[in-house]
Amino acid sequence: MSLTIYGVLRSRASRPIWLAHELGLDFQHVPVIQSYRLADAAAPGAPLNTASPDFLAVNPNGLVPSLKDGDFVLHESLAICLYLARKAGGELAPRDSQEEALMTQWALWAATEVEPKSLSILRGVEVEASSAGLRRPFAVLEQQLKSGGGFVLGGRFTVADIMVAEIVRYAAASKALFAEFPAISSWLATAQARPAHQRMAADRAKEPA
Ligand SMILES: N[C@@H](CCC(=O)N[C@@H](CS)C(=O)NCC(=O)O)C(=O)O
Repeated sequence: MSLTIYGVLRSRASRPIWLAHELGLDFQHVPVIQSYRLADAAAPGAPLNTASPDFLAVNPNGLVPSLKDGDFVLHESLAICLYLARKAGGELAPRDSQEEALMTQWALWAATEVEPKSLSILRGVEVEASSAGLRRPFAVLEQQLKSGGGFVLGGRFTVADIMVAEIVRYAAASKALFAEFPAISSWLATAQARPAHQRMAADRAKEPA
């Protein structure tokens, strides 16, 4: 089956694309850009964007990333990551239904308990309050990493590390917050040093800011 991932790397498409590199998947990358980043997303000759009819036919939410696996279409970056990991199998995937449940738990935890505040920090909005609000969830992750051999679960690097790292990283500008959590800081640096992440990040750096 042919795999296609839609979304520029300067978007949450970085998550499934980092994972796809980890898994050695062959895929087509369609760099759909966010419409709000264009002066006129509807202008003739505008690049394929989240408001383009051709992309809305793939994802009527008008959001990236999306995945096509043959005729199967999937939205939501974390659902796509979980799907790709399960489909590929191996060390990054859940070994049993309990690991699968824990991966779902950590994905939902990151999206609901961390992402709204980490994104605020990334955007420079309410940085103090958002950093303060992240102390409790970060303390939970810190403890988990310390007791789990430096990984989110399973004593090994899995898709859960990618999903959580990609959401925690948005808060990186809050240096004082990270200074309080050395296990998170070193886990994030180690995850981002992996060749698959480096490859994604190098390609992302080539995209227009
Ligand atoms: N919960 C969604 C969020 C998707 C999302 O908000 N994507 C942004 C880019 S990171 C987007 O496509 N924005 C386009 C727009 O708002 O027009 C996911 O994780 O995939």
